Amino acid sequence: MKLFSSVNDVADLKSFIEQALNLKADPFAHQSLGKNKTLGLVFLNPSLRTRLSSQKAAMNLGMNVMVMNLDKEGWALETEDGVVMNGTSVEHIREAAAVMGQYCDILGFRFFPKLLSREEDYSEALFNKFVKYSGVPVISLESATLHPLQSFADLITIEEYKKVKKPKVVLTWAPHVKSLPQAVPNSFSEWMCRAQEEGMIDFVITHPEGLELADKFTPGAKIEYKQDMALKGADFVYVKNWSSYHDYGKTFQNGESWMMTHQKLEQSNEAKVMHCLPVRRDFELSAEVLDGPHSLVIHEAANRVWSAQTVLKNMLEGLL
Ligand code: SN0
Repeated sequence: MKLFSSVNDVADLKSFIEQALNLKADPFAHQSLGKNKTLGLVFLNPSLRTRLSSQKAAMNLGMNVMVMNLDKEGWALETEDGVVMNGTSVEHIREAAAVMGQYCDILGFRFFPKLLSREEDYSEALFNKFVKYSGVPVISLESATLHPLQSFADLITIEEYKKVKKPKVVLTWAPHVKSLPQAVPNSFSEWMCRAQEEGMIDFVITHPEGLELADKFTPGAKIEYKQDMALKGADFVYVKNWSSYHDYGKTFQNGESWMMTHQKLEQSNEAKVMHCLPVRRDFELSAEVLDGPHSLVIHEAANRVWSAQTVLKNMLEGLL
């Protein structure tokens, strides 16, 4: 494996989940695989889970890890091609990525979308430049449009906690105070659509009209605009805010009634509740649900280690 940026980089989904569960059962089984290999984690945005779980996954495999908060600690970065650099930017992504590729065997890169131009964000231009100029295998730590390490951890969590053979998984939009990327819901949908294709789950997305995600990430998903209808019989409810894809980057107004509560979940099949975190308590999800027995949010975060470790293991095997 040379690139992990989407579910499409995974050839065999079921084997990938099995590998993750094996690593969870025996975290240090491959400790010599990463000996004398270096992982570099490069962030242009904040992180808690991605940074620590990737670091821990690498350590479990015997790797060395370097972390760079490039936005705060690096030189002001130029990302556009063909500009005369006589202004405030100091170093071009071409050299920055190439140099980091000299120091690291595998790199991870996080860059959130600016939410100003849909064309620019959905081209994944910056992530693709980083992959091209670094010259080493690259893991997405959340790009402009996708967050595959999170979605893989979510799928592992669903596999672990399902009580029926083919659970009903519902992605529901939630209110928020600001415009958030579509990366987490795009990615969750992409992974769930693949799992649905492989007969593992049934997948429904519910959101206010106008908040449809890009078609390319929702093939086969059932869209239900009425949240209460969608929640009927749900086994897993995945709560997430996103800004508009169609009216690009705009926040949805007056969506407060979409907050997930204990009462709404009464229509479900005692659904387990998921969220990628960080979560705004009593705004996206009620504190009662978050602190209650149906919440899986901490289990999901814990599974980020096995998600990252599976990807790193496959990349390290490719370096042998
Ligand atoms: C990010 C997002 O893509 O939604 C990262 C999630 C893993 N979330 C935020 O930026 C939350 C910011 C906030 O103010 O709540």
